[in-house]
Amino acid sequence: MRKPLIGVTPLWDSKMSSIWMLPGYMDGLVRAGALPFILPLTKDKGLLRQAASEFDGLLFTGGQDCDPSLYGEENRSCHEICHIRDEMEKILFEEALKLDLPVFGICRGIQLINALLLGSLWQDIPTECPSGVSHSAGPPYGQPTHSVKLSGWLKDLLGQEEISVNSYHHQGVKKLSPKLTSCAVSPDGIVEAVRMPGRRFVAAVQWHPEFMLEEENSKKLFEAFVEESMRK
Ligand SMILES: [Mn+2]
Repeated sequence: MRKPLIGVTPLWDSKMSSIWMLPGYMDGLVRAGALPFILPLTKDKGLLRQAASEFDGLLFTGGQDCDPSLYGEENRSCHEICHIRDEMEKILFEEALKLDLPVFGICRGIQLINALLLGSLWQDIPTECPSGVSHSAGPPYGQPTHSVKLSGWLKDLLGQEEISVNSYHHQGVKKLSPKLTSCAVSPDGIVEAVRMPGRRFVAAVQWHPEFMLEEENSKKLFEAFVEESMRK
């Protein structure tokens, strides 16, 4: 059977001036039955338009902070920003919406999607929204660090009210986009998973299933995305 082709947005290493990839993103997709490809880092509209039409789904990976200009704010406390990725992923996401292409976002992915759909972000959770919840745990990254309460689509998919997730992020959803529905909330009230109603599959999580591929919940997330990408 033909495997769905998934375009994966590249990670950027500014010290090495190089794109790179964590194997977990690719392996998670392969295990779920997809054939993933790393996209070039580019803001060439024609190229990205064609990519959106050739691929069966797009994975928006983790990475640098989103430029706050995406949600109309000044930079107060962001870490490194990768402007090319911001521009590239804005074009890709808009194309994906036009084509109703399945999109799955992880970490930066949920932040980017929320920002592009007129939500806003905490620029630095430890200083702007402090709590006892550890959102930026260090390695090993596959370890669960906090719980999330599930609702809607994700509660149905995973069949649980609450799950433990790993957490490796210093930004997060502040104002939820009016176009997104929350599917998971951390104990300090941060939205950690979203779904866009009325679309085949536009969903994103704040945690990192790519570091927990042996875990049933991570498998189900990749599988739900890949299964939807199989249906043309
Ligand atoms: Mn978290």
